Amino acid sequence: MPVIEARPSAIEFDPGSAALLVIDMQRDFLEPGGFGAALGNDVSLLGRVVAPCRDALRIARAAGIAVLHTREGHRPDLSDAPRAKVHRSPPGLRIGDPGPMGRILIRGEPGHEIVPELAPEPGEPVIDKPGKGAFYQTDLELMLRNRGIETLLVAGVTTEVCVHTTVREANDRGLRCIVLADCCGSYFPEFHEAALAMVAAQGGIFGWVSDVAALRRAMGETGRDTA
Ligand code: C5J
Repeated sequence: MPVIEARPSAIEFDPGSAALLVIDMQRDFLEPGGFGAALGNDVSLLGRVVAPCRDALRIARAAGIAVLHTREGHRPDLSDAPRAKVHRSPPGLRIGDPGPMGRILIRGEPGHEIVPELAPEPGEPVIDKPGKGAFYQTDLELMLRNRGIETLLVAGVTTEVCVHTTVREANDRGLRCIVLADCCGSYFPEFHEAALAMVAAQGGIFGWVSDVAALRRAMGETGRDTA
């Protein structure tokens, strides 16, 4: 079985019961004019995550590791959007308001789409979630149980919000989470580092922290990625 180098310790995992979960790599978070920008963030900070994520996707697909994607967003009528969440941004920049990529954080709009470089392949489930955690009000847990998934390789944005919430939820459901550090990003680099440190602290209280190069080595690949 492959062993991946990680913090706080290397970990063995079975690719047949592992899944790569790519969280919220949407235009709304990565491009100007979307939800991330509406909250006052510098979205250019997330762009560096795309290439490592593409590499992780390529490795997982080649190794037969299941791949799942999530998207954060809401129904066009906002019936699943808590008022407290909608009202957190100023009028004109709220969830549902029109923007350069369509209505902000609304399913079906261009901004809600996953960035083209990381587009899901046919057969890869895309889980639409109304909250930060990927297990909240979704059928993700059922899908993972039905596929016999025990280990999650976790990538996406943002590290301390949707990635962290999801890792905490997964940990409580008995899943082993290996967070791929360079495949995760934040508008706040110091939060990214702190969030990863929290995962691996106390002997790995929520999981393990690794990176895409270690995944590549674990799967027996040598040399640099060409993606
Ligand atoms: C945020 C996310 N940061 N996907 N969402 O609002 O992390």
